[in-house]
Amino acid sequence: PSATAMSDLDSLLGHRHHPSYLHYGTAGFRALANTLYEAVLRCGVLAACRSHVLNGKAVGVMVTASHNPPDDNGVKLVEPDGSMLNSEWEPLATEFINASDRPAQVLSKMVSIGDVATARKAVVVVGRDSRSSSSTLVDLVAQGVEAIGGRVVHIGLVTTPQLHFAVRARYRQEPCNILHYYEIMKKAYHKLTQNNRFRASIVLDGANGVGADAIKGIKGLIPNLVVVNKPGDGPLNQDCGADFVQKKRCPPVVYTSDKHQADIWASLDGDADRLVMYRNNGDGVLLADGDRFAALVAKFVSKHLASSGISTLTVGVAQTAYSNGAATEYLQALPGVDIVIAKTGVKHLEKAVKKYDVGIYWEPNGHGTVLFSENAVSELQSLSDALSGNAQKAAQVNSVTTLLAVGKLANQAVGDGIADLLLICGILCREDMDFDAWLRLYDERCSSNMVVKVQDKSVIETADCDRSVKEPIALREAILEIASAQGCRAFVRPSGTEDVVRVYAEAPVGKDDLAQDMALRISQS
Ligand code: 16G
Ligand code: ZN
Repeated sequence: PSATAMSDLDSLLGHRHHPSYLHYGTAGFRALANTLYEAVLRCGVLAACRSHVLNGKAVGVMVTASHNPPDDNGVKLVEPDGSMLNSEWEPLATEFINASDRPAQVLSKMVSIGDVATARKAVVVVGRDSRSSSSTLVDLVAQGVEAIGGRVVHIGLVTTPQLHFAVRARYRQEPCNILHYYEIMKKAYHKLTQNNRFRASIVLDGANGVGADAIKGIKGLIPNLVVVNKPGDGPLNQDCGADFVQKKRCPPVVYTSDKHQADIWASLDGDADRLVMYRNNGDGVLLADGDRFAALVAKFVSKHLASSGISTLTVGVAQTAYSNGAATEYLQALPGVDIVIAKTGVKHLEKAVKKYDVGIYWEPNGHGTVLFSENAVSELQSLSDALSGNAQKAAQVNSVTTLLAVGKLANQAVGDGIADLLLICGILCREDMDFDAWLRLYDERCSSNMVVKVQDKSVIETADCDRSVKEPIALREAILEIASAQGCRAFVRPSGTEDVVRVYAEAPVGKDDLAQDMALRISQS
């Protein structure tokens, strides 16, 4: 690198150092917004470098802290194909963001800053959520990109999945404007539902965030949809949204005074990459979490693959340690469906299903999607072309068209709360199922989640995708002993996003007290 470029960069960086060591974690950097200025500026530099080494393919940066409190914020990098940042760059990101002395030099391991500045080919697409701090952080990202000669493409206020969509579409040289995002979904939804109306009424809780605005783009597709908790109605994610409903198992606060009733409720999180659906009983909820989404989608896909007559396409469903045992059993019984367990965090699930032609993954927290490989799309498309107009094969044509619609509707980069809402409604509509029939697919086992604050969560080492503890041995043995009863299991893992340890315990159907008792005893050990 040229000496000037390096020293210029060193003088740009490093003035406003953040107070604590930041890790590029499961979902990028996250912290209180006003401690992140330096980190996001450097993320701009980093993103431009990443784009440069990928020969100027556009990299994405999303400014959001998802379901976290309004005063937090965060920043996450997206690869040109719409997937999460390459894992080799994660430790580099951590090192670069935290380097107090000569940060520019850290980057020279991967790329020469001088080359980036001279080549001027880096492109970075930047989006943000609705937090009040997000605009300032976007400006800093842009400053970082431009400092080394990169170009910024601002896409403004978007959901996280929309940012992923825009980056991926650009890479594939497809129309990448957000209007196309809606157009593609609308078309696919009509194909999936065969123009039938979804009859049930839905109240959608937007977590007071960007999802409540974004849903306007699909207005009318679900005729009886009312949106509550829009930006400005109340604090972002506070006592509402997907994370709150799924963790607390209670209905969201609705910040406007009108009373709402509906057959089905749904909650997005603050950046709309998660969705859960539920029946709202006033004080409690009957929850359809990510496990239920995966079960319904896998059943539907497996049925249509069988009737499409294609036997060469593989189907895999990825679950995590948190997936309910009853969901796992249900999926195991589906013909032609493989189950794989992955560590918690979207990037692990995504990786686990990539080797399948149709990869289905959902975390119980409501983040998930269905990925169709290039091979799957081309096989389905050629069959569709070959059968076109063949009235004798109407059922087969119908299944092929349906599968293609699922692949278009589901976000092909990440979990997408809005796309998932349409996908589930579309499938329920096609299967002529109501919400209760969906819940009857299996009886969920009882489970309990607890959080324990510890001094150093890193003393816990897990194995088997977090399903068992390796170290400390005393804890490992305590868990085995506590969860030894028939049909029980439990595990403990250090959180990847907070300074806590999470405890999970599962007991057979109807044994709520047992699950809670196990979790409590493990928390105390
Ligand atoms: C992040 C992950 C989410 C995971 C959660 C676990 C992404 C985009 N998000 O929010 O998938 O479930 O972390 O949090 O990967 P924890 O490690 O604190 O339990
Ligand atoms: Zn989110």
